[in-house]
Amino acid sequence: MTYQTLIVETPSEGVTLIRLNRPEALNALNSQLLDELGQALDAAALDETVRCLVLTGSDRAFAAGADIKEMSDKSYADMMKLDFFTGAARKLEQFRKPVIAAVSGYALGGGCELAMMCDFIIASETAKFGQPEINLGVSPGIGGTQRLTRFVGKAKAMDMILTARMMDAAEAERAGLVSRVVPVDKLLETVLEAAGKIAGHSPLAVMMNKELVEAAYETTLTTGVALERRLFHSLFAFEDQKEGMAAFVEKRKPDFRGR
Ligand code: DAK
Repeated sequence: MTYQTLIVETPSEGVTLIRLNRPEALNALNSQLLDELGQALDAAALDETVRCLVLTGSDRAFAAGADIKEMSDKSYADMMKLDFFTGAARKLEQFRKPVIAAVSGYALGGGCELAMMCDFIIASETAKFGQPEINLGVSPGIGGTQRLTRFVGKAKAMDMILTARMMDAAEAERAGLVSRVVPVDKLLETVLEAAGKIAGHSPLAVMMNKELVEAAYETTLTTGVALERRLFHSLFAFEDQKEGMAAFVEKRKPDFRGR
């Protein structure tokens, strides 16, 4: 499949790299890009050989938000009918395989929200995160007020959303928004190495681990721990558990088949 606003590659076995590619607009998310992103996510979901996704932009911008030029003249009714962000966002939120965001440069507005919908963010030293929608007379619209607050806490979320200030990579790491910060020329290498490790694990165990960490945001501690115990037990139904443990005992590399 070829896309106009994305570059989709397979840099290594099991890893799909989706690069947002509207450099002239700092990867602003317009309806075409979001439509194509939805199609790329559908294709990756159906393809059993894909075990981990990486979502990235350019060195200058992961994405500078939704396309303001496309949105500016829309009415309430237009926005309701078009609802142009929701389809791709739902697909990303419900994507069952792991997705890593590799963020360099600007991740603003919908760009920051898109990065936060991924399972974790690895950032370059030049990354800048922000929810500057207040400057445009609007609010974040695709989870920014909710996810940013859960990830960095109320004080920083209020500060960023109400003043529109950006958070640099070092602050984002201190605040827990990103898992690691690396030099810009090492970003892709680092992220692809992490994605390669994930792709080498049992895809069933990966899916369950992802589901369990996500549950921590949706349930009480008691319910989450009970769910973890039940899913842990259920992993013993898979061949991959036998293979993983046998490989450890036999001092060899496991060969996970996803069964
Ligand atoms: N939209 C459209 N074009 C953009 C853009 C954007 N968000 N951001 C940058 N560009 C374009 C610029 O207009 C410029 O184009 P030309 O003028 O060359 O044609 C080009 O990219 C380069 O940008 P600059 O010349 O401004 O570059 P600078 O280095 O000077 O500044 C900047 C970089 C990132 C600080 C600046 O471009 C900037 O402030 N950009 C806007 C950031 C922003 O406000 N982002 C939030 C957008 S609102 C929805 C849910 C959610 C949303 C929408 C709908 N629904 C549920 C339906 C989300 C809304 C948002 O994200």
